[in-house]
Amino acid sequence: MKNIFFCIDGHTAGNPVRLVAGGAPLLHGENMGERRKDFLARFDWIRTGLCFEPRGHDMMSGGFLYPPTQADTDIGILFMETSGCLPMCGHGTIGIITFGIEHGLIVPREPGRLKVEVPAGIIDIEYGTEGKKVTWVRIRNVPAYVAATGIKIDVPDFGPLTVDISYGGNYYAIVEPQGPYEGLDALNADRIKALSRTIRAQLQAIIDPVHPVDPRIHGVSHVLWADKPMSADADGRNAVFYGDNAIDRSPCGTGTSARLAHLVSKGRLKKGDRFIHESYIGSRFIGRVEDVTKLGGVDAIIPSIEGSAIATGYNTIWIDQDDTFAAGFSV
Ligand code: PYC
Repeated sequence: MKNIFFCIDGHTAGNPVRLVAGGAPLLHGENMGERRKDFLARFDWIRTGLCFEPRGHDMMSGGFLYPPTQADTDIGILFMETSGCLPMCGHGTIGIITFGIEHGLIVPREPGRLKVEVPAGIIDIEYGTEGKKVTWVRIRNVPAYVAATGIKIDVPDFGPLTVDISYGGNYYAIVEPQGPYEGLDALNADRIKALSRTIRAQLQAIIDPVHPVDPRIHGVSHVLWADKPMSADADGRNAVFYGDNAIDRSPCGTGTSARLAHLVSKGRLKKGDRFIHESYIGSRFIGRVEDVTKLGGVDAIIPSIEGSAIATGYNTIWIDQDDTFAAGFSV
């Protein structure tokens, strides 16, 4: 038997986005968080089949559109990537909204604005168009906050590091230049991935940060290596590690949100400030500290992230259940 998925493929700031526009399964659940659980329990083979080799690769990510469950929202998004179904994904949202609007799959109630339900909560979107093309998307994200600071670890074959943990839709271990980490130019991609795997495992053995109002969201999943910018008109650069083998080609929307909360907590940014964030490959998002707030009694910020995406083609993919690699593989 073949399961057929019609996909719009593209990228946001270089990182892949695969919007599954046909073939998404019907899900149970009263909100996108519950539907995410249902998808993971019953349909995870679709994610692994579409994201891992031989139909995808280590960086593959994307998602599905669903009717929203909450009043006053336009659309629901379920994200998928090699590491699972993230509560929130910034580059994925920018791509999915862009391709969804351009293909008439999302029809906003108010042109240029959307309220979108994601597993992590409700996000506000503004976007601009030129003709039929969406030229930019700005996400007013879920609240971001710093969950822990000053965690000391000793990384074998590298050295001692002090890391902070910050939430921006997913939990990030933030590593700033210090001691053995002299900046991104001193590490190659394989080294960043190997060190990140070790750092994440060490942190997971020490701490399990839990979202202050949604305990379904917990655990450090990503490592953000912070650095100075490459260009004079940017404010910072990062390499974000996710899954088992991926460095985000975009500046990472939830990572940028987590970094903004981190910088605010350190007094290096304040409400209203803008932060141009470069990715590992030099692509950009514009981050902004939109507001300060509380999240379950904890100091938090409302970050926004702005970027753009471009579709690269249509991809009708089937998963043949007779295929040895129906559920995908990774090496
Ligand atoms: O943009 O939020 C993001 C993201 C998460 C993982 C990869 N990209």
